[in-house]
Amino acid sequence: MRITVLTGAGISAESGIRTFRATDGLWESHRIEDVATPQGFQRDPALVHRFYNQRRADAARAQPNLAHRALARLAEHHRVTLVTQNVDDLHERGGSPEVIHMHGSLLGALCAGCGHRWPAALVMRALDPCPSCGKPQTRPDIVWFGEIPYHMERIWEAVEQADLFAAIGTSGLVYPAAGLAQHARRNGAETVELNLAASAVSRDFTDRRTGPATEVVPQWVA
Ligand code: BV8
Repeated sequence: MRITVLTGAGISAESGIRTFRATDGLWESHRIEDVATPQGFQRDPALVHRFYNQRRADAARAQPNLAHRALARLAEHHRVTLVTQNVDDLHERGGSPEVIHMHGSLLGALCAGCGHRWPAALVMRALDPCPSCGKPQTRPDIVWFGEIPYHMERIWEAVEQADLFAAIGTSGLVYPAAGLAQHARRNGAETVELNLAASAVSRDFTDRRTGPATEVVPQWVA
C-alpha cells in the first residue's frame, strides 16, 4: 500500500519542541508571521537569526519520540512518502529513511545573494560570508510565509498516488500543506488525521485518531 504522511509541529511536541499554537504564534512578542517572512529578515536579520538559532539549539537537544520511531517502522512494511512541515531533524534521527522538508530545515544555510546552500552552523549570523560568493547575506534555509514551499511537484505526485494519506500533529492552518488532505481525497485516497484535537481541516478526513502522537501513532502503525 502506498502511504503519504504529512507531519506538523505536534509530532515533535512530546520531544519538548514547542508548537506554533503553543506559543500562540508569538516569539519575543513578535508575531511568527512577522519573524518568519523575507520582509522580517530584511527588517531585522539579527532578530530572525536569534529566532532560528534558539530553535536550532532546542532541536539539537531534543530526542526523537515514539511517534517518529513508529513512522520509521511503517516505512519498513509499506511504500511511505514522509512529508514534514517541521524544520527539525527528528524524523531522520528517529530512523525515517527519506524525509521531504517542504518548509526547509534548521540544518541548512542559504545565501540570500547567490542562492548557494551549505550546512548551517549551530549559531548563524547574517554577516557570515557565503562560502560560494563571499557575500554577507546568510539566511536560514527555511521557507517563510509568502515563499514557495520546496519539492511541491514531488509532494503533489505522492499525494495523488497515495492509497492512504495521514496527517499527524498539524493544525491545518498553513497552506499549501493544509490542502493536501482534500487533494488526496479527490484522488481516491483514504484519509486519516492523528492529533490531540480537531484541526482546521478535520472535515477533509474520513478517519481520526485522537490523542498524543506518542500513543496514537504507534497504535496506528501497529
Ligand atoms: C505559499 C517555516 C504560494 C518557518 C512555515 C497572505 C500572504 C502570503 C501568503 C499567504 C497569505 N494568506 C495565505 C497565505 C499562504 C500562507 C499561509 O498559509 N498563511 C497562513 C498563516 C494563512 N502560506 C505560505 O505563505 C506558504 N507559501 O503559499 O506560496 C504557493 C502555494 C502553493 C504552491 C506554490 C506556491 C509558505 C508557508 C510556509 C511558512 N513556513 N514554517 C518556521 O518553521 O519557522 S509554517 C509553520 O507554521 C510550520 O512549518 C507549520 O507549517 C506551521 C505551523 O503548523 P503546524 O505544524 O500545524 O503547527 P501548529 O502549532 O499550528 O499546530 C500544532 C498541531 O499539533 C495542533 O493541531 C495540535 O493540536 C497538535 N498537537 C500538539 N501537541 C500534540 C499534537 N498532536 C499530537 N500529539 C501531541 N502531543
